[in-house]
Amino acid sequence: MLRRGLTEGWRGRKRWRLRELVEEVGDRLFLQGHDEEGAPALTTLRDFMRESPDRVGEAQIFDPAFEEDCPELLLDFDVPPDFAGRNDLFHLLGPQRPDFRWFLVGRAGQQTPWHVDPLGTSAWHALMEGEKRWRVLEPKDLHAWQERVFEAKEMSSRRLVDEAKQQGHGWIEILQRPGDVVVIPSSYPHEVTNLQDSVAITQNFVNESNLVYAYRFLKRACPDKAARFQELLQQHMPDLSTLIQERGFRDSSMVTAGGKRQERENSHLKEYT
Ligand SMILES: O=C(O)CCC(=O)C(=O)O
Ligand SMILES: [Fe+2]
Repeated sequence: MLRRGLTEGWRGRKRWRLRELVEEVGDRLFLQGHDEEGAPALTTLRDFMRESPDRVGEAQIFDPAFEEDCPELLLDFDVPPDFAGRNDLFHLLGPQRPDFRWFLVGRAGQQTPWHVDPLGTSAWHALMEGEKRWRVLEPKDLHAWQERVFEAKEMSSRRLVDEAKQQGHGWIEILQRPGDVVVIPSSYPHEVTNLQDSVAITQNFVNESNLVYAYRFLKRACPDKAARFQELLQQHMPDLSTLIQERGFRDSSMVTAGGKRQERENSHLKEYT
């Protein structure tokens, strides 16, 4: 789950030093969670970094649309080949693709609650500066656990961990340093602590191994997108489209609360719109 060497040569390895980023893009706006009414809360990077870490609140900068204000940041990283093309199937959706990449800045001590990433996606996460401690639960019976996550819809962090512990899942700890990429497989519960102020880029993906699972989530959360995705898969990768046709249609009656509501409890984490 920890990969080294994938970020060598990225421009961001040099440019994404917080001090320099504040000089360059400190006055641009970034998403920092939501306010009490659920509306997006925006901050400048300069303001976010100016507060002392213990006063900045719970929410990190966690921005799925950073390229609107900061298109130049897109030049600073490359999607590692292991997570591109056939290993990033939602790219077929083009502009209709649910949110999939986030620019993150966290202050020392900020922490995510335990959570599972949305829509059955997996994630890669590249740290550019700082240090993070990851805790990752390893489901004992992955299939049963995935069904549980799918059915739960609203699963509080506490329940998530309690349940997993009761089932005897173990967890591992990963210390992530600059340049390291952490990969979290679909449905694995995890929590992350910033041991230092840190800056990172993360992207969520669907490949052959979580295709059926993610498709079921997409079908429940955004049936139109799921139908379009299936069409596109049929056109471009018919072999994979067969997988969905054979196994992805169960639970079609469960088209209810969308991903957004499902994630509300952890509204400073990843959400799909
Ligand atoms: O690094 C973080 O604070 C959160 C990482 C994570 O779990 C996520 O992006 O979903
Ligand atoms: Fe996550």
